[in-house]
Amino acid sequence: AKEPVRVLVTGAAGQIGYALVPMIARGLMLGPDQPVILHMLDIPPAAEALNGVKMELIDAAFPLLKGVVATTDVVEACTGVNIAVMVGGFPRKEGMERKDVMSKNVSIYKAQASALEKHAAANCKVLVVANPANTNALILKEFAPSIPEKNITCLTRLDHNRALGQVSERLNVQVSDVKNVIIWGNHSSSQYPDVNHATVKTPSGEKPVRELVKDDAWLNGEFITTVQQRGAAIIKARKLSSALSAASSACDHIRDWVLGTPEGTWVSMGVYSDGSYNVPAGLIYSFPVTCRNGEWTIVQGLGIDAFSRKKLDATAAELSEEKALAYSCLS
Ligand code: NAX
Repeated sequence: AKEPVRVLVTGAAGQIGYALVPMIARGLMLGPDQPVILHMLDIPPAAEALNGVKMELIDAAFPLLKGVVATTDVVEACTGVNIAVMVGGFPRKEGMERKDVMSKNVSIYKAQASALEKHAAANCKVLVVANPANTNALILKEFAPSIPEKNITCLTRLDHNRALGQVSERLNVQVSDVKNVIIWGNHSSSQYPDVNHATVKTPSGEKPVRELVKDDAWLNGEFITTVQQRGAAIIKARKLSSALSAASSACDHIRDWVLGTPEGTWVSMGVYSDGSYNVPAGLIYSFPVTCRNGEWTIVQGLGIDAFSRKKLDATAAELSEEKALAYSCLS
């Protein structure tokens, strides 16, 4: 039998946490033969609710779940973890300045970076979900210098999956037959959902999405804004932000990272830029990646047309500005 893997979920008493922990305990993140021990962190005002989640995890009698740590102590939460999914953060409240929200999250991610660096297992893989996700991940990377930068990522898989979903709805094809969309840049409304290299599996082979949709105006317009604004549309409909889709996408992100992407398929991940596609190095930016042996690699050599170039640059500019704002909160 495999040794259990320890998975940290911060903000575990929140809405995404509530959807995510049962998925992990059912093997949707690490596979149906991989036992897990869940570490759940939240803050003292949520301690009682967190304990309620622990009670439900026990009550669900998940065969793969070998233990549950529910705590408000960041050191206890981080100790020995192999995977860290950072969902906890400070949300923007009505009337708050951007800088004030950034400042709260910078201090949270700075502190949690140090705890992970000191107490997590060697080679711990980190996924930041909490917004501003890319910049929180960057702060975490800066303050956990002994964790390899390749191990620190942020979630744009939800945006990627939303793009797959929109193409599948439009063409009335199975979502599992659509692949290789790309989310470039920030997990914000400046992100660029790109279908220029995406394909659909058809009875007569793989066909480019553009060729099948036959409507460039839609692909360059409404498709992009629908994906960019999908989070807001969910809030409007549900009066709550996306949770089940965010949790499911977080499982997809880690599963593909650890177990690998299928041959010929790439996914989108927010990773530390090495300057690929002339994106400034030193940002956490969403790229197309393939994964093998527990490591991601940015897909190289994809053509970028003038329309795409502008969009890649605009979302990079927003991330550079966020980075500057985050750094101004440190001093
Ligand atoms: P909730 O407010 O329901 O839950 C957040 C939880 O984090 C709360 O239980 C809170 O007590 C806890 N928390 C706050 N500070 C903490 C700290 N310092 N340490 C540990 N826990 C802490 O929000 P939820 O809807 O679950 O969303 C969580 C985060 O995900 C938000 O930042 C949200 O903006 C972000 N999202 C990111 C997405 C992505 O694709 N990257 C999509 C979904 C989501 O909007």
